[in-house]
Amino acid sequence: MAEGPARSGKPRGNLPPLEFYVPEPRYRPGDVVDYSHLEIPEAGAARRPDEACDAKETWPLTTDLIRVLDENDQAVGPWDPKLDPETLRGMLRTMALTRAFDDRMYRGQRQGKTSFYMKSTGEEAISVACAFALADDDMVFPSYRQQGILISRGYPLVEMINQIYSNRADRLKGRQLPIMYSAKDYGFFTISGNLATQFPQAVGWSMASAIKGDTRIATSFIGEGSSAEGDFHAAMTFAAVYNAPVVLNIVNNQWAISSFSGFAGSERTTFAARANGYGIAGLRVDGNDALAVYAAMDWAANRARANKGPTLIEHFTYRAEGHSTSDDPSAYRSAREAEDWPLGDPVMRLKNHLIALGEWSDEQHAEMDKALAEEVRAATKDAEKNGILGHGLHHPFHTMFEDVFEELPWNLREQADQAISERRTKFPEWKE
Ligand SMILES: Cc1ncc(C[n+]2csc(CCOP(=O)(O)OP(=O)(O)O)c2C)c(N)n1
Ligand SMILES: [Mg+2]
Repeated sequence: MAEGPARSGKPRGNLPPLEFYVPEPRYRPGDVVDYSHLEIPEAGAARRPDEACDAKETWPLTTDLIRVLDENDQAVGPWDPKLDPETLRGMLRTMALTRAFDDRMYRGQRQGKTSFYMKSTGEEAISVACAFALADDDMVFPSYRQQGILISRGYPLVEMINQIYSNRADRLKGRQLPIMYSAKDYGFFTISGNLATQFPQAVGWSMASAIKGDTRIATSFIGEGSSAEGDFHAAMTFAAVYNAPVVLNIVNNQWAISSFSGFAGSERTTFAARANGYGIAGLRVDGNDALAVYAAMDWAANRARANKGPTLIEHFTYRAEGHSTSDDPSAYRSAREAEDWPLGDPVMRLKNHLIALGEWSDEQHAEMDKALAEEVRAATKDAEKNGILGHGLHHPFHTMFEDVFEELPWNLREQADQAISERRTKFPEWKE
């Protein structure tokens, strides 16, 4: 007998069959929702370690939940960023503008003005409060649900709409999916449909910033579903190894299209707890509490600026509406989930806080909402002058072949000629 590998000789015995486990969400359409399993600590209860602390001092916070706004709409505890009323009103206004913009663009898609849109309803505190906590020239590597950052930085709404309509004024010449903005002059990196790619890019950018001795830091946002991608872990390794000046955010809105967070590992531990395994700082925050989000980003940004290293922040929130205009969440989740979400609505919570401070009123809020709707309407009308989907007012067809090579190679020139002539035959009424 030929000599084989050593055999353990361990008896197989009378073992039970192995069972394959597949996570299942708690509620399906029509189910009554019970959130009593969620641990929601009191506002103000979480400790706030020094920004320069050893990473492990933050680890208890990765399974906790930093909350500032309490049930009486007061800001409490060591994480209260103590913002002045003017700044609070600015944040409220920007969050409400983001919501008004989303609502109008959603309707625009239903009216056929664009092929696609994605709202960030219920998640406005995360993008807006983070933008307020950062410097305007810190570099953001967003996912597709941080339009609130562009809006916070004053990017013109009309430019956003031109891109959404893929019209002739679209700065991206119709080459990106609607909502996948790119705004270098606003420190807003090109949004990619290839999930999670922005995470290693942000870490790399921040490493370069450190190599150059610059003072700007980078931040990136990823959905909890996307955090299951390998890119997430590559980014975490590089960030830890090179002590990169970066703030890495996981927006845990419970859903990745129709897959619940369990498929990205939420049944085992929190997303913030991934920081522990890499030895970096981690925070877990009530993502519907604008003050808590601000405080966490401020803490992590200061830490990165002081060369104390990267931070992973989990923003615990809920995707209140569909994934995109192509989605119908009533097919896979209970409608009660959004209604009963125990952390409330971020816009309402900040509004109620300002009212409790005596710095705002229901009347002022209603007036502001009216003005914001009008601002969005006016921007929409302006953008429509440059064209909407399917009305021919897009970039000239041949531009599709440009901007890759300095000089168009012969094979692409041939393809362009063929495409354009076929198009003329098919659509003789179209000029270009
Ligand atoms: C690499 C890759 N895989 C899959 C998809 C398809 N896809 C687009 S969005 C999405 C869900 C992402 O969910 P999550 O990361 O939780 O972000 P959210 O939409 O909740 O903000 C999926 C699977 C993709 N665009 N890229
Ligand atoms: Mg998600």
